[in-house]
Amino acid sequence: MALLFISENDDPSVWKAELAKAIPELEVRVWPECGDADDIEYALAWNPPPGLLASFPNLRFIQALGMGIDPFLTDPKLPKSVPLARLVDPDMVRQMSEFVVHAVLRFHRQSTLYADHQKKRLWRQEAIPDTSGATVGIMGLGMLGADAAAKLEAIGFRVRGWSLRPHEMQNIENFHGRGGFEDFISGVQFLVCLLPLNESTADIINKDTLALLPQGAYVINAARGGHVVEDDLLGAINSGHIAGAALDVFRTEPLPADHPFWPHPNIHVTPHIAALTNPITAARLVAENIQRAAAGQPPDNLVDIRRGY
Ligand code: OXD
Repeated sequence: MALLFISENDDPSVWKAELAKAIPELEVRVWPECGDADDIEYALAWNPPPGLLASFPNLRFIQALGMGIDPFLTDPKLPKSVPLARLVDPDMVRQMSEFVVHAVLRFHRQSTLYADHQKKRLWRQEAIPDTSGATVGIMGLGMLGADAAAKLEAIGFRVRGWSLRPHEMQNIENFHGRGGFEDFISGVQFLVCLLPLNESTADIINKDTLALLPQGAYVINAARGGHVVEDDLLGAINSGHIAGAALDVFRTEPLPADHPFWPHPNIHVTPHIAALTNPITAARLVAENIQRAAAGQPPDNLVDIRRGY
């Protein structure tokens, strides 16, 4: 059995070494050196070139190297009968919650203001913001959203969540569906996007939704650039309606050097690092899924291609 490793972002040598510990007999080939296409039974992939996966007639399982699977769904030739699994590594969930909690606290505790005061050598104590009166709204209550919600709630924020389907969580006010969106977003001071990107969530942060947020709200996007209409967000920040944004993902990545987000004083840009796949923790989960597929069992975190997550 051979596995094809397809990624321009991840280091194949670390993956090879980690997978060999778990399945020594697994032959790992690294795209574009595929060898005989008939040998490829498994693919471990991120952003595969469209059509590539369809060229392996004996492919029986595709394991994504990340949590989002939108790069697969945009491949018109994706072999839909081959099971596709997302990578859900608790270590990545932890990383994502750290990013979100840090972004919320950075705005909440006025870090930019104090950095500015420091530049001026100004010693001035501002009023401490009221945490229990501040509402964080999390869009997307899957593993990532649920973990971030619980951690923010533990710090003392009021937390509410919105998802396409109903989710029940203790101490988190839940909203769902298009019908629940307006009630969800009105009154949210920190809007966090952790949604999957698909037809129903693309461009969800746009001028109409931003207008529903109260004056002075913040936007945090660690999901996909395609969730945000960038000009609308920029306009809302420049008009002062939105106080700032922490953005880890963009419509074009890497973010072009002349993009207006780079120099903006109220926008924190990070280069898609909120949660990075760590082969040391993830290879064991990938190996388990390959063993499941080899035994004819469904993999963990199987994607419903029709629903898009
Ligand atoms: C992912 C990502 O989906 O890194 O895992 O964006």
